[in-house]
Amino acid sequence: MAHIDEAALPEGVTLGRGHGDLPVLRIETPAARAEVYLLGATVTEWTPAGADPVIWVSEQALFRTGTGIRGGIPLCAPWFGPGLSKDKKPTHGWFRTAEWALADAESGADGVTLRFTLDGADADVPDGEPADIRGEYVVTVGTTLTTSLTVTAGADGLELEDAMHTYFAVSDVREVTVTGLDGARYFDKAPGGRAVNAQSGDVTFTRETDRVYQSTGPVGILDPGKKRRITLTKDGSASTVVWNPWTAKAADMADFGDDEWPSMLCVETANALAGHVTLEAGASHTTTATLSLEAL
Ligand code: TA6
Repeated sequence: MAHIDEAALPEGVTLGRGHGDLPVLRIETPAARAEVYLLGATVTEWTPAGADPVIWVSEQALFRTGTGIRGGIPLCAPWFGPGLSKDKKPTHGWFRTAEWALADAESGADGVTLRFTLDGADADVPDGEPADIRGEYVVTVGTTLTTSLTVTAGADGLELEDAMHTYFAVSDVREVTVTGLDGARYFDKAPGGRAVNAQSGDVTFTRETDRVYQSTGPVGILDPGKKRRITLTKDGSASTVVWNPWTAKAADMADFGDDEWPSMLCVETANALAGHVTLEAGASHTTTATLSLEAL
């Protein structure tokens, strides 16, 4: 683990050991509570003051070096899923399984801002993949949560796919509605799904749902059980991914409890499939998401 000068951390920020004895930054301020593991720079908690936790993590999540955390906000890059070539490993890229370094931390008007960096030269990059790709990830924790992922291509340029693969805590996904995607085209990845579809009205959930929407706009997650709307606004993101595994896929995942699927919903800020980004050598792309809450 890169050295972190704990004395330089702002008030309300501490470095400790979390699940699996992994290094974790804990933020506790009047505005909110949060946790970020250095493994994948994975935000595993964001709880605004007075609210229920917004981010979901499986009870079965593995907190193990080199393994993605089942929940939180995993960072998918330099590819999404199996990648555009459909044969990439690990699934969703090596950003989420790498240990990131905390570059700096500060307090400001919007809250506590943490900046993480990742250099491919220091990561376990699969053979044959360029190791000169770099990442920077800025997390601002306050009454809103802003996450901003910048990927910089190496000498060969990059066909970038990325995602902030956010797992939201919901009361019961069968009662949840996602607004803001009406009319958007989407690729349906669920079994039997078609490649080209258009969303009609709000998104509701009655079965396994795994869709990559071509959409740049904000979405709302309406949760009557928790009497709240989570609003996701984004920048630099051409794709919005919506995923709930439902019963069969939940049962197939060892790090996901069979009965956990009603309590979570992924709405991901991405650039995937047709929404991927072409970067020339040395060029960068930044994807930003901001989460806010309001009572229903
Ligand atoms: O974002 C949705 C998705 O691509 C689903 O297809 C499902 O595989 C999910 O990601 C989780 O992927 P993981 O590699 O974390 O098991």
